[in-house]
Amino acid sequence: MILDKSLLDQHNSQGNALHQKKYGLLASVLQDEGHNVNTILERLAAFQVAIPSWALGTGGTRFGRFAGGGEPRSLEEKIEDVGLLHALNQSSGAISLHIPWDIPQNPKAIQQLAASFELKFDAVNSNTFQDQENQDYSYKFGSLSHTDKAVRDQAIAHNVEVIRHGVELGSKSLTIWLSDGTDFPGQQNFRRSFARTLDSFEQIYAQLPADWKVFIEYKPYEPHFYSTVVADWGSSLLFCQKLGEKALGLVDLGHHLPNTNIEQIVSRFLMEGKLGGFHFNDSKYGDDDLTVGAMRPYQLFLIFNELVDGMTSSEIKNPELSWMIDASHNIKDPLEDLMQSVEAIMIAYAQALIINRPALEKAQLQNDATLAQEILQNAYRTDVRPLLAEARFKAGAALNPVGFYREQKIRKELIKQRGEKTYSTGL
Ligand code: AFD
Ligand code: MN
Ligand code: MN
Repeated sequence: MILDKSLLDQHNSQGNALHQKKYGLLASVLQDEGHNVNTILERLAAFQVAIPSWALGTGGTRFGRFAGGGEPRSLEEKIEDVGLLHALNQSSGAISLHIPWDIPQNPKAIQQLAASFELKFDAVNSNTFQDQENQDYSYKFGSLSHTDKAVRDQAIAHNVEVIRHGVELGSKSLTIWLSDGTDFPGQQNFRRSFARTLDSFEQIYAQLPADWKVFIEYKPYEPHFYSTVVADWGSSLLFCQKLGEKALGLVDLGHHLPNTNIEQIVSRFLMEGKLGGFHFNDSKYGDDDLTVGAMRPYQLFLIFNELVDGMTSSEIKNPELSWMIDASHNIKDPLEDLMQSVEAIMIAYAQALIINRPALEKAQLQNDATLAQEILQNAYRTDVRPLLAEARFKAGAALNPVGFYREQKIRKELIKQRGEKTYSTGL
Protein backbone atom coordinates (compact mmCIF):
# COMPACT_ATOMS: atom_id res chain seq x y z
CA MET A 1 0.00 0.00 0.00
CA ILE A 2 1.44 3.35 -1.04
CA LEU A 3 0.88 6.12 1.42
CA ASP A 4 -0.69 9.33 0.30
CA LYS A 5 1.73 11.96 1.64
CA SER A 6 -0.94 14.65 1.83
CA LEU A 7 -2.73 12.59 4.50
CA LEU A 8 0.46 12.64 6.56
CA ASP A 9 0.72 16.41 6.22
CA GLN A 10 -2.87 16.73 7.33
CA HIS A 11 -2.24 14.52 10.37
CA ASN A 12 0.85 16.52 11.26
CA SER A 13 -0.75 19.90 10.93
CA GLN A 14 -3.59 18.78 13.19
CA GLY A 15 -1.23 17.62 15.90
CA ASN A 16 1.38 20.29 15.49
CA ALA A 17 0.19 22.89 18.02
CA LEU A 18 0.21 20.46 20.93
CA HIS A 19 3.47 18.93 19.75
CA GLN A 20 5.21 22.30 19.58
CA LYS A 21 4.13 23.08 23.13
CA LYS A 22 5.62 19.85 24.47
CA TYR A 23 8.71 19.94 22.30
CA GLY A 24 9.47 23.59 23.00
CA LEU A 25 9.48 23.02 26.74
CA LEU A 26 11.63 19.89 26.57
CA ALA A 27 14.09 21.42 24.11
CA SER A 28 14.62 24.50 26.27
CA VAL A 29 15.15 22.41 29.43
CA LEU A 30 17.65 20.17 27.64
CA GLN A 31 19.41 23.19 26.21
CA ASP A 32 19.69 24.67 29.72
CA GLU A 33 21.16 21.40 30.91
CA GLY A 34 23.91 21.75 28.33
CA HIS A 35 22.65 19.39 25.63
CA ASN A 36 22.78 20.20 21.98
CA VAL A 37 19.24 19.36 20.93
CA ASN A 38 20.02 19.50 17.21
CA THR A 39 22.75 16.91 17.60
CA ILE A 40 20.35 14.66 19.47
CA LEU A 41 17.76 15.08 16.72
CA GLU A 42 20.34 14.25 14.09
CA ARG A 43 21.39 11.11 15.91
CA LEU A 44 17.80 10.02 16.29
CA ALA A 45 17.12 10.63 12.62
CA ALA A 46 20.16 8.57 11.64
CA PHE A 47 19.15 5.61 13.78
CA GLN A 48 17.52 2.88 11.69
CA VAL A 49 16.13 -0.38 12.99
CA ALA A 50 15.72 -3.31 10.62
CA ILE A 51 12.37 -5.05 10.51
CA PRO A 52 12.46 -8.85 10.27
CA SER A 53 10.54 -10.31 7.38
CA TRP A 54 9.01 -12.86 9.77
CA ALA A 55 7.39 -10.29 12.04
CA LEU A 56 4.86 -8.92 9.57
CA GLY A 57 2.34 -11.64 10.23
CA THR A 58 0.89 -12.66 13.56
CA GLY A 59 3.36 -15.20 14.85
CA GLY A 60 1.87 -17.83 16.99
CA THR A 61 2.87 -20.30 19.60
CA ARG A 62 3.51 -23.96 19.24
CA PHE A 63 -0.14 -24.42 20.17
CA GLY A 64 -1.61 -22.48 17.33
CA ARG A 65 -1.77 -19.44 15.21
CA PHE A 66 -4.56 -16.97 14.65
CA ALA A 67 -4.58 -15.11 11.36
CA GLY A 68 -4.73 -11.37 11.84
CA GLY A 69 -6.13 -10.47 8.44
CA GLY A 70 -4.42 -8.60 5.63
CA GLU A 71 -1.08 -10.27 6.32
CA PRO A 72 1.47 -10.03 3.52
CA ARG A 73 1.21 -13.03 1.20
CA SER A 74 4.55 -12.62 -0.49
CA LEU A 75 7.97 -11.10 -0.03
CA GLU A 76 6.83 -8.17 -2.16
CA GLU A 77 3.96 -7.47 0.22
CA LYS A 78 6.26 -7.78 3.21
CA ILE A 79 8.51 -5.15 1.69
CA GLU A 80 5.48 -2.94 1.10
CA ASP A 81 4.58 -3.28 4.78
CA VAL A 82 8.07 -2.32 5.90
CA GLY A 83 7.92 0.56 3.41
CA LEU A 84 4.72 1.71 5.06
CA LEU A 85 6.31 1.54 8.51
CA HIS A 86 9.28 3.49 7.28
CA ALA A 87 7.05 6.16 5.77
CA LEU A 88 5.29 6.49 9.10
CA ASN A 89 8.36 6.69 11.33
CA GLN A 90 11.43 7.16 9.05
CA SER A 91 13.28 4.86 11.46
CA SER A 92 12.62 1.45 9.86
CA GLY A 93 14.77 1.79 6.78
CA ALA A 94 15.89 -1.82 6.51
CA ILE A 95 14.57 -5.35 6.32
CA SER A 96 16.15 -8.56 7.56
CA LEU A 97 15.26 -11.68 5.56
CA HIS A 98 14.92 -15.23 6.79
CA ILE A 99 15.81 -17.91 4.25
CA PRO A 100 14.06 -20.08 3.08
CA TRP A 101 10.93 -18.37 4.36
CA ASP A 102 11.62 -15.44 2.08
CA ILE A 103 13.68 -16.43 -0.93
CA PRO A 104 13.83 -13.59 -3.44
CA GLN A 105 12.82 -15.15 -6.77
CA ASN A 106 13.82 -12.11 -8.74
CA PRO A 107 16.48 -10.32 -6.69
CA LYS A 108 16.81 -7.35 -9.04
CA ALA A 109 13.10 -6.61 -8.87
CA ILE A 110 13.05 -7.13 -5.10
CA GLN A 111 15.96 -4.77 -4.66
CA GLN A 112 14.26 -2.17 -6.83
CA LEU A 113 11.02 -2.51 -4.92
CA ALA A 114 12.86 -2.09 -1.61
CA ALA A 115 14.77 0.92 -2.96
CA SER A 116 11.49 2.53 -4.02
CA PHE A 117 10.59 2.59 -0.32
CA GLU A 118 14.14 3.66 0.64
CA LEU A 119 14.79 0.31 2.29
CA LYS A 120 18.09 -1.52 2.57
CA PHE A 121 18.71 -5.18 3.35
CA ASP A 122 20.23 -5.85 6.73
CA ALA A 123 21.51 -9.25 7.88
CA VAL A 124 20.17 -12.36 6.16
CA ASN A 125 19.23 -15.22 8.47
CA SER A 126 19.77 -18.91 7.81
CA ASN A 127 17.45 -21.62 9.03
CA THR A 128 18.68 -25.05 10.00
CA PHE A 129 16.18 -25.40 12.81
CA GLN A 130 13.45 -26.72 10.53
CA ASP A 131 13.54 -29.45 7.92
CA GLN A 132 12.55 -28.29 4.46
CA GLU A 133 10.72 -30.42 1.93
CA ASN A 134 13.06 -32.33 -0.38
CA GLN A 135 16.10 -31.92 1.82
CA ASP A 136 18.32 -34.99 1.98
CA TYR A 137 19.05 -35.13 5.70
CA SER A 138 17.05 -34.23 8.78
CA TYR A 139 18.11 -31.70 11.41
CA LYS A 140 16.33 -33.60 14.13
CA PHE A 141 19.64 -34.22 15.91
CA GLY A 142 21.34 -31.03 14.89
CA SER A 143 22.75 -29.29 11.85
CA LEU A 144 26.13 -27.55 11.99
CA SER A 145 27.04 -29.61 15.07
CA HIS A 146 25.65 -32.92 13.81
CA THR A 147 27.66 -36.11 14.35
CA ASP A 148 27.22 -36.98 10.67
CA LYS A 149 29.39 -35.00 8.28
CA ALA A 150 26.81 -35.28 5.50
CA VAL A 151 24.25 -33.40 7.63
CA ARG A 152 26.82 -30.78 8.57
CA ASP A 153 27.75 -30.30 4.93
CA GLN A 154 24.11 -29.81 4.01
CA ALA A 155 23.74 -27.15 6.73
CA ILE A 156 26.96 -25.43 5.65
CA ALA A 157 25.77 -25.40 2.03
CA HIS A 158 22.50 -23.81 3.16
CA ASN A 159 24.35 -21.01 4.93
CA VAL A 160 26.50 -20.42 1.86
CA GLU A 161 23.32 -20.27 -0.20
CA VAL A 162 21.90 -17.67 2.20
CA ILE A 163 25.04 -15.56 1.75
CA ARG A 164 24.52 -15.79 -2.00
CA HIS A 165 20.95 -14.50 -1.69
CA GLY A 166 22.19 -11.73 0.58
CA VAL A 167 24.88 -10.68 -1.88
CA GLU A 168 22.27 -10.36 -4.63
CA LEU A 169 20.28 -7.96 -2.45
CA GLY A 170 23.14 -5.88 -1.10
CA SER A 171 23.10 -7.37 2.37
CA LYS A 172 26.37 -7.28 4.28
CA SER A 173 25.94 -9.84 7.02
CA LEU A 174 24.71 -13.29 7.88
CA THR A 175 23.06 -14.08 11.20
CA ILE A 176 23.33 -17.64 12.39
CA TRP A 177 21.04 -18.71 15.14
CA LEU A 178 21.99 -22.31 15.69
CA SER A 179 19.27 -24.21 17.48
CA ASP A 180 21.47 -27.30 17.89
CA GLY A 181 21.61 -28.75 21.37
CA THR A 182 20.57 -31.71 23.45
CA ASP A 183 17.57 -32.65 25.55
CA PHE A 184 19.17 -35.14 27.90
CA PRO A 185 22.36 -35.34 29.92
CA GLY A 186 24.88 -37.56 28.24
CA GLN A 187 23.26 -37.23 24.84
CA GLN A 188 26.33 -35.55 23.35
CA ASN A 189 29.89 -34.76 24.26
CA PHE A 190 30.00 -30.96 24.81
CA ARG A 191 33.59 -30.61 23.66
CA ARG A 192 33.10 -32.58 20.46
CA SER A 193 29.87 -30.76 19.51
CA PHE A 194 31.72 -27.49 19.97
CA ALA A 195 34.59 -28.70 17.78
CA ARG A 196 32.27 -29.90 15.01
CA THR A 197 30.36 -26.60 15.11
CA LEU A 198 33.56 -24.59 14.99
CA ASP A 199 34.65 -26.57 11.94
CA SER A 200 31.28 -25.85 10.25
CA PHE A 201 31.43 -22.16 11.16
CA GLU A 202 34.95 -21.98 9.74
CA GLN A 203 33.75 -23.31 6.42
CA ILE A 204 30.93 -20.76 6.29
CA TYR A 205 33.30 -18.01 7.41
CA ALA A 206 35.63 -18.90 4.53
CA GLN A 207 32.80 -18.16 2.10
CA LEU A 208 32.01 -14.70 3.46
CA PRO A 209 32.68 -11.87 0.99
CA ALA A 210 35.44 -9.52 2.10
CA ASP A 211 33.07 -6.80 3.31
CA TRP A 212 30.70 -9.18 5.11
CA LYS A 213 30.26 -10.09 8.75
CA VAL A 214 28.76 -13.11 10.41
CA PHE A 215 26.75 -12.72 13.62
CA ILE A 216 26.67 -15.62 16.04
CA GLU A 217 23.48 -15.51 18.08
CA TYR A 218 23.29 -17.38 21.39
CA LYS A 219 20.36 -18.85 23.26
CA PRO A 220 20.38 -20.97 26.42
CA TYR A 221 17.45 -23.27 25.75
CA GLU A 222 14.60 -24.00 23.34
CA PRO A 223 14.00 -25.91 21.18
CA HIS A 224 16.38 -28.08 23.23
CA PHE A 225 16.09 -28.22 26.96
CA TYR A 226 19.28 -29.62 28.39
CA SER A 227 22.06 -27.88 26.48
CA THR A 228 22.58 -25.64 23.49
CA VAL A 229 25.82 -25.49 21.51
CA VAL A 230 25.88 -21.67 21.47
CA ALA A 231 24.23 -21.27 24.84
CA ASP A 232 25.49 -17.94 26.08
CA TRP A 233 27.56 -14.86 25.33
CA GLY A 234 30.70 -16.66 26.47
CA SER A 235 30.22 -19.41 23.89
CA SER A 236 29.36 -16.87 21.21
CA LEU A 237 32.45 -14.82 22.03
CA LEU A 238 34.64 -17.94 22.01
CA PHE A 239 33.45 -18.93 18.55
CA CYS A 240 33.87 -15.37 17.29
CA GLN A 241 37.38 -15.06 18.68
CA LYS A 242 38.41 -18.32 17.08
CA LEU A 243 36.81 -17.45 13.75
CA GLY A 244 38.30 -14.01 13.26
CA GLU A 245 37.57 -10.38 12.72
CA LYS A 246 34.42 -10.79 10.67
CA ALA A 247 32.67 -12.85 13.34
CA LEU A 248 30.72 -10.92 15.96
CA GLY A 249 28.25 -11.72 18.71
CA LEU A 250 24.55 -11.03 18.43
CA VAL A 251 22.48 -10.24 21.51
CA ASP A 252 18.83 -11.21 21.36
CA LEU A 253 17.22 -9.71 24.45
CA GLY A 254 15.02 -12.77 24.98
CA HIS A 255 17.93 -15.20 24.99
CA HIS A 256 19.03 -14.98 28.60
CA LEU A 257 18.16 -16.84 31.74
CA PRO A 258 16.00 -14.88 34.23
CA ASN A 259 17.62 -11.84 35.83
CA THR A 260 20.74 -11.93 33.68
CA ASN A 261 22.55 -8.60 33.62
CA ILE A 262 22.32 -8.04 29.87
CA GLU A 263 23.78 -4.54 29.99
CA GLN A 264 26.98 -5.94 31.44
CA ILE A 265 27.16 -8.51 28.64
CA VAL A 266 26.77 -5.66 26.15
CA SER A 267 29.59 -3.79 27.83
CA ARG A 268 31.89 -6.83 27.71
CA PHE A 269 31.21 -7.48 24.02
CA LEU A 270 31.87 -3.83 23.21
CA MET A 271 35.04 -3.82 25.26
CA GLU A 272 36.37 -6.60 23.04
CA GLY A 273 35.09 -4.97 19.84
CA LYS A 274 32.96 -8.06 19.28
CA LEU A 275 29.39 -6.82 19.30
CA GLY A 276 27.73 -7.29 15.93
CA GLY A 277 24.13 -6.52 16.48
CA PHE A 278 20.92 -6.74 18.37
CA HIS A 279 17.66 -8.57 18.20
CA PHE A 280 15.28 -6.37 20.14
CA ASN A 281 12.20 -7.74 21.81
CA ASP A 282 10.93 -7.95 25.36
CA SER A 283 10.03 -10.79 27.64
CA LYS A 284 8.72 -11.75 31.00
CA TYR A 285 10.03 -15.30 31.04
CA GLY A 286 12.21 -16.35 28.12
CA ASP A 287 12.18 -15.98 24.36
CA ASP A 288 8.72 -14.42 24.57
CA ASP A 289 9.27 -12.10 21.61
CA LEU A 290 6.96 -9.44 23.03
CA THR A 291 6.86 -5.81 21.95
CA VAL A 292 10.07 -4.00 22.84
CA GLY A 293 9.65 -1.96 26.01
CA ALA A 294 6.43 -3.71 27.01
CA MET A 295 7.91 -5.32 30.10
CA ARG A 296 11.28 -3.92 31.05
CA PRO A 297 11.84 -0.46 29.65
CA TYR A 298 14.37 0.37 32.38
CA GLN A 299 16.54 -2.57 31.40
CA LEU A 300 16.38 -1.42 27.80
CA PHE A 301 17.50 2.04 28.89
CA LEU A 302 20.42 0.57 30.86
CA ILE A 303 21.43 -1.40 27.77
CA PHE A 304 21.36 1.77 25.71
CA ASN A 305 23.40 3.49 28.35
CA GLU A 306 26.15 0.93 27.61
CA LEU A 307 25.62 1.19 23.87
CA VAL A 308 25.88 4.97 23.82
CA ASP A 309 28.91 4.78 26.09
CA GLY A 310 30.44 2.26 23.68
CA MET A 311 29.54 4.24 20.59
CA THR A 312 30.96 7.50 21.95
CA SER A 313 34.00 6.36 23.89
CA SER A 314 37.33 6.59 22.10
CA GLU A 315 38.53 3.50 24.00
CA ILE A 316 36.01 1.30 22.21
CA LYS A 317 36.81 -0.04 18.77
CA ASN A 318 33.67 -1.86 17.80
CA PRO A 319 32.38 -2.08 14.23
CA GLU A 320 29.11 -0.37 13.45
CA LEU A 321 26.16 -2.26 14.89
CA SER A 322 23.17 -3.85 13.17
CA TRP A 323 19.93 -3.00 14.92
CA MET A 324 17.16 -5.46 14.31
CA ILE A 325 13.85 -6.35 15.84
CA ASP A 326 13.14 -10.02 16.43
CA ALA A 327 9.62 -10.35 17.68
CA SER A 328 6.55 -12.19 16.63
CA HIS A 329 3.45 -12.34 18.62
CA ASN A 330 0.00 -13.70 18.57
CA ILE A 331 -2.55 -11.03 19.28
CA LYS A 332 -1.46 -7.56 18.20
CA ASP A 333 -1.64 -6.09 14.74
CA PRO A 334 1.96 -6.76 13.59
CA LEU A 335 2.40 -3.29 12.13
CA GLU A 336 1.19 -1.57 15.27
CA ASP A 337 3.41 -3.83 17.33
CA LEU A 338 6.43 -2.96 15.21
CA MET A 339 5.71 0.76 15.46
CA GLN A 340 5.58 0.43 19.23
CA SER A 341 8.82 -1.56 19.24
CA VAL A 342 10.68 0.98 17.14
CA GLU A 343 9.36 3.79 19.33
CA ALA A 344 10.49 2.00 22.51
CA ILE A 345 13.98 1.51 21.07
CA MET A 346 14.21 5.17 20.08
CA ILE A 347 12.97 6.30 23.50
CA ALA A 348 15.67 4.26 25.25
CA TYR A 349 18.28 5.60 22.84
CA ALA A 350 17.18 9.22 23.34
CA GLN A 351 17.18 8.80 27.12
CA ALA A 352 20.67 7.35 26.99
CA LEU A 353 21.78 10.32 24.89
CA ILE A 354 20.73 12.78 27.61
CA ILE A 355 22.57 11.09 30.48
CA ASN A 356 24.96 13.54 32.06
CA ARG A 357 28.04 11.40 31.40
CA PRO A 358 30.75 13.60 32.93
CA ALA A 359 28.68 13.85 36.13
CA LEU A 360 28.10 10.10 36.12
CA GLU A 361 31.80 9.40 35.74
CA LYS A 362 32.57 11.73 38.62
CA ALA A 363 29.97 10.03 40.84
CA GLN A 364 31.47 6.66 39.95
CA LEU A 365 34.98 7.79 40.85
CA GLN A 366 33.68 9.07 44.17
CA ASN A 367 31.74 5.86 44.81
CA ASP A 368 28.60 7.94 45.12
CA ALA A 369 25.98 5.31 44.30
CA THR A 370 23.12 7.61 45.27
CA LEU A 371 24.18 10.33 42.88
CA ALA A 372 24.87 7.80 40.10
CA GLN A 373 21.31 6.56 40.42
CA GLU A 374 19.96 10.12 40.44
CA ILE A 375 21.83 10.87 37.24
CA LEU A 376 20.68 7.75 35.44
CA GLN A 377 17.09 8.07 36.55
CA ASN A 378 16.94 11.75 35.79
CA ALA A 379 17.49 10.79 32.16
CA TYR A 380 15.24 7.75 32.34
CA ARG A 381 12.34 9.66 33.83
CA THR A 382 12.49 12.39 31.22
CA ASP A 383 9.67 12.10 28.74
CA VAL A 384 11.70 12.24 25.54
CA ARG A 385 8.82 11.43 23.22
CA PRO A 386 8.57 15.02 21.92
CA LEU A 387 12.18 14.66 20.69
CA LEU A 388 11.23 11.56 18.72
CA ALA A 389 8.14 13.25 17.35
CA GLU A 390 10.21 16.26 16.30
CA ALA A 391 12.76 14.01 14.56
CA ARG A 392 9.91 12.31 12.71
CA PHE A 393 8.25 15.59 11.86
CA LYS A 394 11.47 16.95 10.38
CA ALA A 395 11.93 13.77 8.34
CA GLY A 396 8.42 13.99 6.93
CA ALA A 397 7.07 11.06 8.95
CA ALA A 398 4.02 11.01 11.20
CA LEU A 399 3.94 12.88 14.51
CA ASN A 400 2.03 9.92 15.90
CA PRO A 401 2.53 6.81 13.73
CA VAL A 402 0.10 4.50 15.56
CA GLY A 403 -2.48 7.30 15.74
CA PHE A 404 -2.19 7.93 12.02
CA TYR A 405 -2.38 4.21 11.22
CA ARG A 406 -5.61 3.95 13.17
CA GLU A 407 -7.13 7.19 11.86
CA GLN A 408 -6.57 5.99 8.32
CA LYS A 409 -7.85 2.46 9.09
CA ILE A 410 -4.85 1.03 7.31
CA ARG A 411 -5.37 -2.55 8.48
CA LYS A 412 -8.89 -2.47 7.12
CA GLU A 413 -7.50 -1.34 3.79
CA LEU A 414 -4.90 -4.13 3.82
CA ILE A 415 -7.61 -6.69 4.55
CA LYS A 416 -9.60 -5.35 1.64
CA GLN A 417 -6.59 -5.78 -0.64
CA ARG A 418 -5.27 -9.07 0.65
CA GLY A 419 -8.12 -10.85 2.32
CA GLU A 420 -9.25 -11.73 5.81
CA LYS A 421 -7.47 -15.05 6.16
CA THR A 422 -3.93 -14.64 4.93
CA TYR A 423 -0.84 -16.24 6.41
CA SER A 424 2.61 -14.88 5.90
CA THR A 425 5.65 -17.13 6.07
CA GLY A 426 7.53 -17.34 9.32
CA LEU A 427 7.10 -19.20 12.53
C1 AFD B 1 14.88 -17.60 17.38
C2 AFD B 1 16.00 -16.63 17.27
C3 AFD B 1 16.39 -16.27 15.92
C4 AFD B 1 15.54 -16.83 14.85
C5 AFD B 1 14.11 -16.72 15.23
C6 AFD B 1 13.17 -17.31 14.25
O1 AFD B 1 15.80 -15.54 18.06
O2 AFD B 1 16.91 -15.04 15.70
O3 AFD B 1 15.84 -16.32 13.62
O4 AFD B 1 13.84 -17.30 16.50
O5 AFD B 1 11.93 -16.74 14.44
O6 AFD B 1 14.44 -17.67 18.70
MN1 MN C 1 16.80 -13.64 17.53
MN1 MN D 1 14.58 -15.44 19.83
